[in-house]
Amino acid sequence: MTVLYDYWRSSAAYRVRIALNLKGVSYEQESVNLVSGAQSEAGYRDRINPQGLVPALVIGGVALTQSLAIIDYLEETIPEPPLLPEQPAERARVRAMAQVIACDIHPLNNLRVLKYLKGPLGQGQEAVDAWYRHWIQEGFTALERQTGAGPYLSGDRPGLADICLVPQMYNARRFNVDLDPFSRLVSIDEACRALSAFDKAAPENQPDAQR
Ligand SMILES: N[C@@H](CCC(=O)N[C@@H](CS)C(=O)NCC(=O)O)C(=O)O
Repeated sequence: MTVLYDYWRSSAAYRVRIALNLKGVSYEQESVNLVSGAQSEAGYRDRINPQGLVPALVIGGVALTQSLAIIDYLEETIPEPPLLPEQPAERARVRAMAQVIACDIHPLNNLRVLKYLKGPLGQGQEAVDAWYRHWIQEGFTALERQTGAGPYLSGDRPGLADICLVPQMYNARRFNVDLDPFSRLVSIDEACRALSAFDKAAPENQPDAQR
């Protein structure tokens, strides 16, 4: 049995949901309520993810963590359809775009970072929202310039970079980031969300939505 430890609004979990759907893997979902702090409970940390974060994927009896590592595992064990292009330089380009999001935007805007800004560092909601928008705008400005001619960030078919883009666009909208300067990203996001693998993974379509 494959179980995804998930939360509807987690963008890292959203990436894994898309990848599982693209690869045609059926899975059960175990909701970890990030608002009530279930990710920090000892049972979850001991059994599933010592980092106290989602996602985690239990597959083949092993608990895997870190969304990009989980997606690499899926790519290695289920090669079709590929999430990376064939040519090494193209693969590096797609990985780089995915990492702009997963390594350089998302970690700065994670819940625990926002809580630290508000709590120990004493910042108000306005400052925290400005911080959140700033790092998206900075990353998206670079990413907009890195897009190629294809309908997807990853080229002719959706892949790793698109899997990272769509959840980050969801976050950007949620925090009212002005997307007008990012017209290529907007159209790529739209093309992806029209596909059922992406639609099924959307936060509003999850069983724990609104919790
Ligand atoms: N680099 C990790 C990031 C995981 C992560 O930050 N997950 C967030 C939700 S998107 C989380 O669980 N946050 C809980 C918290 O900050 O307490 C990955 O890609 O899996």
